[in-house]
Amino acid sequence: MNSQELDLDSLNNVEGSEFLSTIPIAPEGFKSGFIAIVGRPNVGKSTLMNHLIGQKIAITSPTAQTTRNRLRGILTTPQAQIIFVDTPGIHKPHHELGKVLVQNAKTAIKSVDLVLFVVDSSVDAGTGDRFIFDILKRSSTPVVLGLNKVDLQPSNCQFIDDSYADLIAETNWSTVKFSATNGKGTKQLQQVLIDRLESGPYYYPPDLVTDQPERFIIAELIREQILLHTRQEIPHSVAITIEKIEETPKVTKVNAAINIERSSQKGIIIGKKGAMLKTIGSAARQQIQKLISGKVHLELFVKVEPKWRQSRIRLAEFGYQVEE
Ligand SMILES: Nc1nc2c(ncn2[C@@H]2O[C@H](COP(=O)(O)OP(=O)(O)OP(=O)(O)O)[C@@H](O)[C@H]2O)c(=O)[nH]1
Ligand SMILES: [Mg+2]
Repeated sequence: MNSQELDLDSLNNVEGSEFLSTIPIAPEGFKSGFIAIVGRPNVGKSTLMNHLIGQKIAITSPTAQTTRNRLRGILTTPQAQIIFVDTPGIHKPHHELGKVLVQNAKTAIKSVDLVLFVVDSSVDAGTGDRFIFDILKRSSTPVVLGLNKVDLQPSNCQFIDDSYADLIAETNWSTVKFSATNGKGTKQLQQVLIDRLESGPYYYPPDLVTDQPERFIIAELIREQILLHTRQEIPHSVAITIEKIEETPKVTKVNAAINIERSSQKGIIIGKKGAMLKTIGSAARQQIQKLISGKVHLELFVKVEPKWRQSRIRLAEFGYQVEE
């Protein structure tokens, strides 16, 4: 849609469109579009999105399958506005939550203007990358291949680059190498992505970095600390629900439940004399304070929700986008 055609008055009546009046008219030649970031778990998709938009909105961790929901991160430059869609790592699903995650990634691929296929260039292309390549090849959405983690490439890495070149040999996809952690090559990546977009309007106000409510990011920041502190012990059986947020002039009070599947996991989360819960709470509080730029009082409690990952109803209640 051309930005000149936007009827702001009528759109302002639409529920949830309170931002529209602050959306500027795009100048001639301005580019915009939606780019899905897809790839195997743990290749650095969320780290890359945070780096490109310049703010931490997506949680990251060394544990695979950190991201659960599609999450939009918005990058606005004088030339363009890119809406990145960070997706859960694509892998062979083992339970209902896994299936929902893979289905959501496929939906994201179909509904964007461009796909950034991120791989880990410290290792050569494997079956997991091939699985995703096959999905992407079958879709009509254009693709850019991103070789991330170049800082971890061994000195003799030609065979790695060749394995990815072989993988996409029959396509016309371009390839960009970069590191999402030290930023090397990410400016070039940004330019390649902008070059691939078509002219378009601002979809969001230039200063907005995500369309997700603060409540969602707060829950994610708590989940991130659980992943970072408990690692393999509490694999992925945790979901956070924000029970209450109360803002007072001096402090924001957050009350959140940590939902786990088995009562045996309760002890791990709580720890000896509550030490683990305290560590998680204090680290999460610091992250939330950064997000909202203010003092936070965080209260956490643990709830047992048997088999929540197997239940589509519970998944929806916990805020997952459940798509058929
Ligand atoms: N050395 C190095 N580490 C990186 C780079 N990019 C990401 N990482 C690390 O790789 C791990 C996984 O990063 P994430 O951003 O959570 O990966 P992801 O692809 O979003 O993972 P899922 O959400 O599980 O699919 C984290 O420990 C990151 O710090 C990079 O360029 N170099
Ligand atoms: Mg992620």
